[in-house]
Amino acid sequence: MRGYRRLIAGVFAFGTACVASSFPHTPVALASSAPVAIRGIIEGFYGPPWTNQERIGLFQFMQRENLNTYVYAPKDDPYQRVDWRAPYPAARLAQMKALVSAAQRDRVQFVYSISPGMTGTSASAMQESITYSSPSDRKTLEAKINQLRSVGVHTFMLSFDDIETTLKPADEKVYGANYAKAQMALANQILSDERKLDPRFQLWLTPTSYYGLIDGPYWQTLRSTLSPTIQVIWTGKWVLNATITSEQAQTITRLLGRKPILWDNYPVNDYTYDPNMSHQLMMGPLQGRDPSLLNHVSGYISNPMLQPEASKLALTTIADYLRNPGSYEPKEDWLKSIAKMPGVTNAALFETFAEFNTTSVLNPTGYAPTTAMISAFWGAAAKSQRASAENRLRAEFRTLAKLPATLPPTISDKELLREIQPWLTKLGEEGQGGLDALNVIDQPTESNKQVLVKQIRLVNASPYEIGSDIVAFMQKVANRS
Ligand code: 14T
Repeated sequence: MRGYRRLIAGVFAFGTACVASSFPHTPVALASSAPVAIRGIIEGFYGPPWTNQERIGLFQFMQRENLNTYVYAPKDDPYQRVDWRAPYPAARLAQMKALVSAAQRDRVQFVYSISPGMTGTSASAMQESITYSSPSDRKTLEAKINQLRSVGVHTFMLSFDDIETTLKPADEKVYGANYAKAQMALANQILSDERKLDPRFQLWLTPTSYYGLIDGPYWQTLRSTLSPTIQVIWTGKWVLNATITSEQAQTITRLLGRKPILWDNYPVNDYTYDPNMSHQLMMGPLQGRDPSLLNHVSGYISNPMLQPEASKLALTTIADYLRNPGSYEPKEDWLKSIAKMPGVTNAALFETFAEFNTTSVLNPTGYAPTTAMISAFWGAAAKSQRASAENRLRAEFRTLAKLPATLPPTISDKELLREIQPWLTKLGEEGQGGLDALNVIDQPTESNKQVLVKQIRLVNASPYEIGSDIVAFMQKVANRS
């Protein structure tokens, strides 16, 4: 787990309540009538942070979708993690102010996350990392908080996820090996200091143990010492979850001594940028979350993809689930969400692309239609059956081969187009490769085989994950002939 996390960090560093409305699809006007008070997005992934322009676009989308909370927690913004001690220089502070104001304009609560604990035991990581018991480090942290308050932030999140758990000698003297105690004492002190300066001050905490359901010393310390007014994050039984149940939420409520804010790691795709994986878009609907789950959490925040515009499809389904979990149907909602997708003018064509990007922990098989078509083709016994299965497959491959030309003119959001381009290009190449494979089946000439082998090499050179069943089909045909 730890090694994997470092890999991700390394790659990026290198490269760069309950009242269900009876009209399910009418936006709920009053926040108080939504099933859960805190609903939103956490920019909490590893990798290139979004730009302010992208964030501001998201705020407008959020207002339309009745999402009311944005958490600023990009792992690779130095000011919120590695250089947490450094105050924002004037120009950057002005940018933060513009961002916070934009959120306020769209009625989105802006939460600022700060991560004063460091990963790694190198001398520099140790240096950067907070000494929990040091009053001067605490004051440095409070100075940063105060600076952000000066631009309008009142809710802060102390993030202790993915950090080193060995304490520095100075902390060991005070807390022994109990890093939970060190973190909770710091959080409580900050709460009481900041409340004196700002009666609106709110504190959230991402614990080092942020997933799971089995009690341990960390959560024992948390629930017995952390002020009950501090909200605590939990991601589910695991970091990524196919399902999250009400029962699990009730269990964690006991262990944390309060209802958690659920940080749902969907549609986040940062881990697919691990060097051992191919990059993936997560465009399927939210699924596998109990209809009554929201009764047992104090908030729901989604961690999105590195691609903000492409994230809007899954986020729309999430917003619909948050409006009305009882009547939420993933597939049906997904189709409606495509029709609403900002910047998409041809829903059917966009669906053709999006269905190839629906495989995830939530839905391991995805919606791609070629899987069934390919098995129908191989399974066809009679000649006539085989011919019609082949025709269907050929028609589908043709559509895909042309998609890189037909889809772009129907997308008015050019940022969205830029984000999806590598996957669109690869899908087009696969469509062509599928046609090449059918040609080999019909006419197994040397030159047809060479064309297919060349196309297989082309698609395999791409680090993007899409249409792997088509690639498998191409390979199978090449191996047989
Ligand atoms: F704090 C959390 F709630 C959390 O989920 N932290 C990170 C998050 O920033 C990241 O975007 C997410 C998805 O990759 O998972 C957490 O980071 C991990 C966790 C792992 F177990 C990264 C790699 C892991 F192996």
